[in-house]
Amino acid sequence: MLIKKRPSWAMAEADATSEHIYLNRREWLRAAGFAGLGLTTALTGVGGFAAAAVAAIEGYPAPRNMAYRLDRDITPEDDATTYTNFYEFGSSKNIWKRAQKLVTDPWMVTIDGLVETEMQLDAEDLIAKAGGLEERLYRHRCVEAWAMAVPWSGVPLANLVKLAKPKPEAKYLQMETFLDPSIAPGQKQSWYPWPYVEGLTLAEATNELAFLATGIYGKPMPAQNGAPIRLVTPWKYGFKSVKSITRFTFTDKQPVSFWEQLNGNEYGFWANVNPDVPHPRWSQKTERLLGSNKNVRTQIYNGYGEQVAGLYDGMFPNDGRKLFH
Ligand SMILES: Nc1nc2c(c(=O)[nH]1)N[C@H]1C(S)=C(S)[C@@H](COP(=O)(O)O)O[C@H]1N2
Ligand SMILES: [Mo]
Repeated sequence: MLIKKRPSWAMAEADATSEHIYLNRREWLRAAGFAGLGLTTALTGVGGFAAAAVAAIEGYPAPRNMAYRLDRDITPEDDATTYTNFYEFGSSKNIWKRAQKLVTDPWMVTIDGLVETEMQLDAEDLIAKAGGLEERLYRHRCVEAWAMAVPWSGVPLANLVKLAKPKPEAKYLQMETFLDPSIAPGQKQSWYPWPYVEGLTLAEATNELAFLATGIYGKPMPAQNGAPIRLVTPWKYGFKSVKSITRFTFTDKQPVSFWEQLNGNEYGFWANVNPDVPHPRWSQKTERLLGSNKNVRTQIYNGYGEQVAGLYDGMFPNDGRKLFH
């Protein structure tokens, strides 16, 4: 299901009324090829496999930072780790097995552009230099109107920015995913502008919420969730949270992100969550929670206005909607 060729600009399940909305989680898994008892066995395999692949980053389980609380239940782990968006491995949500081809240790990361000294280092060293791991509970809101709430382990992105020592001219941080069509079949689809790229202003990147995650549910990150390091920006639509990062580039030019290149009218640079600004093809008023399939109201900045609204004061006084596409 859902694995078919798409027009270049479409997210596979961008139509919020599409099939999976109407299937509950178990039904969806069954339709996707899991069945009954087999499910449990298959899912147990996920954590084990991924743990072996990224064992090099230490510190699990990380102590929870109690400053970040949830207003809803944590999403069951098997939902968050088997229903994933990772277009490098295909445009369906059911790519978690395929993603196990990703070798995440060793994992070289480049920090370059407008910095005092460019660096190349292994993800393990980067995380060690960026401070110890902590755990945070964050909500996550996909632009396609599904949502989850999960415990991430990682370090504040601000720590990486400090480590990188950006020059005064640097205004943005661009982040790039690996490029290897030999393991990621989605990258053979030439109508996509690989590699996946995302970007933040430096003010956003150093906001306390911006997080570089290396794990989930108290364990190293499974490949399908973006091992060994991925961004998490919980006040923005999920596509900002770029997975499996290999390059951090400091620049004075606003990055053009992957989805923006494909269709800038639907997926802009800012991508802040706002229930009152509909996507051109569907409403953003509510979101479907993975696991329970309950629909709940979406909140401005995904409920994180207190921490981030000030970042955008006075921007686009004549067209505030620009901040929310
Ligand atoms: N490299 C890369 N990063 C990505 C994506 C992707 O396809 N490739 N999908 C994005 C989207 S649309 C979402 S909603 C989140 C999903 O994260 P999860 O699968 O861990 O829930 O990852 C984001 N990061
Ligand atoms: Mo998404």
